Amino acid sequence: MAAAELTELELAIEKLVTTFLSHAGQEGRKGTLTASEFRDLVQLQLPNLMKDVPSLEEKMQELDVNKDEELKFSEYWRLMGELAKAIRREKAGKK
Ligand SMILES: [Ca+2]
Repeated sequence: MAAAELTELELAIEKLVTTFLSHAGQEGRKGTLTASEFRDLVQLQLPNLMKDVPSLEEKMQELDVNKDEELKFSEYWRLMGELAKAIRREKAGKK
């Protein structure tokens, strides 16, 4: 990107993207997360926010709207949206 220093928000958005890409590139297709890539991503990057998820298999099935057993970026993005909403609810003190 440009030489200008990115803001914290810009860096956070970039991090959302680069985290997806680095995990998606581990095996199989470069642009999607397989079940094991998804598991690694959750265990390494989301251990706190996802600790109450009872089954990663079920979570993945729920996110995998096109049912190809991989998560593409838009499906990963849904998860980011869910987690962001959970944080917002917590910070707003329920509701
Ligand atoms: Ca992949």
